[in-house]
Amino acid sequence: MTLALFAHPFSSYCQKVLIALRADDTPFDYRMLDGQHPDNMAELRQRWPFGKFPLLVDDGETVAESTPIIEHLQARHPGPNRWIPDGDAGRRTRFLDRFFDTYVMGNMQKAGNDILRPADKRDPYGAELARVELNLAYDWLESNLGDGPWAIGDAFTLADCAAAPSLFYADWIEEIGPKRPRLAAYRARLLAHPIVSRAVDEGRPYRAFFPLGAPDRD
Ligand SMILES: N[C@@H](CCC(=O)N[C@@H](CS)C(=O)NCC(=O)O)C(=O)O
Repeated sequence: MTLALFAHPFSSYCQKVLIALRADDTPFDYRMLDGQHPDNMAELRQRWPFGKFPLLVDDGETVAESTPIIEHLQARHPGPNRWIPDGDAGRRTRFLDRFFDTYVMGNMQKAGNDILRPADKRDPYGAELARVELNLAYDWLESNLGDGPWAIGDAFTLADCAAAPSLFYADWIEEIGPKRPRLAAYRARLLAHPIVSRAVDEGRPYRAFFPLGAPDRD
């Protein structure tokens, strides 16, 4: 086995990479990051001092950050999916990947994780701004997403890998709601995708850890 992924099933960025690995049927060794596998956490920190996951190790080479991990998979272990197409479609894919990571996932984490800080280190103003920006992101997507089925059209790409977990969890923080039918339908299509649904199911036992409580909206 040359590929190992250090990951936890409830982590949104890990789900993003797991979706790509499994959609391509790429074999890998799942290095679970939990209390029962302290050696995995120790190796993660030794390879990547930030301790952030997912982390891919390919034949000894460490690859950090979900987007470069998927780019690495496409370059070194290509499967049936082309995660970043050529030309304009590829530029749109990269842009939407950034959009979902920054404006959806980033604001979802900012708004949700504030509660995990010690009481005297919280930033309610920052958390509120994150909620405002999350709603702006929803509105932008509602106006700018195409008719699908996927983010850039018919092909399932890197942008959808980023969109699936970010929209799944963000809706728990700020509901997308009936005012955004196009975005809500896209989230529902993503969640109905068997590979996405597997990732969501694997995270299900950990829902109690969701900082503001998990409303079970899937
Ligand atoms: N920008 C990174 C973010 C990775 C990230 O923030 N992962 C979270 C889990 S979803 C994490 O490592 N949290 C633990 C920590 O920050 O210590 C990526 O795209 O992979």
